[in-house]
Amino acid sequence: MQAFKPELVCFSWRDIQIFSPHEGDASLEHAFNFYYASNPLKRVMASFQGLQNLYRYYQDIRTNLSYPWLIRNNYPSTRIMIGGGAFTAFADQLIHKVPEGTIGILGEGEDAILKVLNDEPLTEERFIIREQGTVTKGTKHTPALLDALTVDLPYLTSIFPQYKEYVGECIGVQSKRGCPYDCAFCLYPYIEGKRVRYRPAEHVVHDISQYYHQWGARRFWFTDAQFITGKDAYPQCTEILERIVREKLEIEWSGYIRTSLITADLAKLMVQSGVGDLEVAITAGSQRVLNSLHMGFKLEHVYEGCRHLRDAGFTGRVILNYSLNSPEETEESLLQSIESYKVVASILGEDRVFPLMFFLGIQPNTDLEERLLSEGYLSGGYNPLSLTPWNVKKMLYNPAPFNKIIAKACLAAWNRKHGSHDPRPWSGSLSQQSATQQQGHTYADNSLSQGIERNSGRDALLTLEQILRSRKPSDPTPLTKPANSSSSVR
Ligand code: B12
Ligand code: SF4
Repeated sequence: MQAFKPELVCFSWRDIQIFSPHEGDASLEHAFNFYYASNPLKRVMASFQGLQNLYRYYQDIRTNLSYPWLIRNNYPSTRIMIGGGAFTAFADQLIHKVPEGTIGILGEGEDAILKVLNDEPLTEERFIIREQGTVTKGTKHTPALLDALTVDLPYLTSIFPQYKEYVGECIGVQSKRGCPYDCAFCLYPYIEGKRVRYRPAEHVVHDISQYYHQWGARRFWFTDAQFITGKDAYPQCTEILERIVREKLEIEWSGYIRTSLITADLAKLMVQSGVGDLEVAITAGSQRVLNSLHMGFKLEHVYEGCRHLRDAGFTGRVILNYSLNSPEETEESLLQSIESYKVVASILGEDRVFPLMFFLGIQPNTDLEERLLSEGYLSGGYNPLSLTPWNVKKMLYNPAPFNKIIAKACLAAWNRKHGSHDPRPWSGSLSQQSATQQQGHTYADNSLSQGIERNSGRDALLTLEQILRSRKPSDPTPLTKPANSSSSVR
C-alpha cells in the first residue's frame, strides 16, 4: 500500500456461508444431530460442534471485515469499494459493518469501478453507501452488455504470480450473465438480473484458449447462473462447444446446466467438447412441487436430457440436488422424489448418479423469503446473518410434519461412515467408473465432495422410502401438511 499508494482499494467478497443446507458440509450433520438426534449424548456433542462452527463462521466474517477497516484506519483518505456475490446477498446487513463511506456495489461492477475512478456520479449503478448514519441506494436500469468484455491474461498473470496454485482447479469462465427463470429459492436473477446478455462465443473460447495455452489449465467451469438459459441460448452454446472442438482444446468443462434443455445434438457436442461432472438441481420428483417453486421445467424433459447425454456417450457423474420438504411437499411427492432418482439412475447408471440432500436455504431477496415472510414463518426485520440455534433451524428449511422423518433418514445415512454400498434390487447399475473419477479428479465444488464420496444422499433417499412405506395406513398421525403448510412450522 505504502509503495503503490492506490486512490481506490476494492474488495471482492465471494462467500458467506457455514450452515450450508447440503450434506457436503458437516455443519448440516451437526445441526441435524442437535435438533433431531434421539440419543441425548449425540445432541450434546453436536451442540459443541455447532458452537465451533458458529465460532468459525463469525470469525471468518470478522476477518474479512477487518481488511476494509485496516485501510480506513491506516489510509483514511483512500476510497474503498466492495462487491461480489456474498456482499450482494447480504448488502443490507454488511453496509452497517464496513467503514462509513465505503461504496458497496450489488451485482456487476465493471462500470461502477470505472465511474468511481473517473470521478463520475454513480447514477445508474446498483450502489449502496452509508454516510452519516443514512443508507442510500442506487438502481441500475440497463445492465451492461458483454460484447467487449475480455480477459487480459498476460496482465493478470503479471499481477497474480500465485496463479500457479490454481491451475489444476476449475478455472471460471463467464459466457453470459442473467437468468430469465424464477425459481423461488434462487438469488441468481437478483444478483445478475433476468435479462440474459451473451458474450460472443469467440471471446469465451479465447479466454479458455489463453488459460489452456498460457497456464496449462485443463479444467473449466462456466460461471453463468445457467449455461443453457433457454432456446435463445442454443446458438451461443453450440458455437462455444464447436469452437472448443475445432480448436482441439482438450479440456474438461462443467457449469450449472438445465438438463431439460439438452437436445440430442447439444448432448453430442457437450460430450465431444469434454463435458465433465454435472450438478443438476432436480429439486423434487413431483411436478406439482416443482411448479409451486416456479422451476419452469418438466421432469420428463430432465429425463429426456439425461437420455440424450447417455446416448451421446456421457461418462461423467451427475449430482442430483434434492430439496426435500419444499413448501408443498406431501408423502406422495416425497416418494416421487425417490422415484425420480431411480429413473435418472436407471438411465445413466447407478454409479454415475449421486443424489445430494440440498435443503432449501432461505436467502434474502428471493420469492421464497417473501412467501415465508407473508406466511409468518419468518418475522419482518429478521437478520439473515444471525446464527442463533432457532434462526439456523428456520433458515435450513425443513418444517414439520416431515422434518423428523427426513432428519431420521438423513442421520441414519450420515452415520454409516462407509457410504452407501448396498445396491438394491431395482437397480440396473453400470459398473464402469466415470471418466473424471478415473482421472482422479474431484468435483469442482470441493465443498460437496463429502456427499459424493459417501453417496449418502442415496442412502438417505432409500431409508426415507423404507420409513414411508413401513408406515401403516392406520397410523394415527398422517404425515400430510395442513393447507397453509409452512405457517404451521414455527
Ligand atoms: C459459478 C459459481 C460457483 C462455482 C465456481 C466455479 C469456478 N471455478 O469459478 C462453484 C460451483 C464451484 C461454486 C461453489 C460455491 N458457491 Co458459488 N457461485 C457461483 C456463481 C453462479 C457465479 C460466480 C462467478 O464466478 N461469477 C462470474 C464472476 C465474473 O462474477 P463475480 O465474481 O460475481 O463478480 C462480479 C460481481 O460480483 C462484481 N464484483 C465482484 N467483486 C467486486 C468487487 C468490487 C469492488 C466491485 C465494485 C464489484 C465486484 O463485479 C463482477 C463482474 O461483474 C454465483 C452466483 C452468481 N450468479 O453470481 C454463486 C455464489 C457466489 N456462490 C455462492 C456459494 C454460497 C457457494 C458455495 C459455498 C456453495 C456451497 N457448495 O455451499 C460454494 C463455495 C465454493 C468456494 N469455496 O468458493 C453464493 C455466495 C453468497 C453467499 N451466501 O455468500 C453465490 C452468490 C450463490 C448464491 N447462493 O446465491 N460457486
Ligand atoms: S435455479 Fe438456476 S434456472 Fe432457476 S433462477 Fe436460479 S439460476 Fe436460474
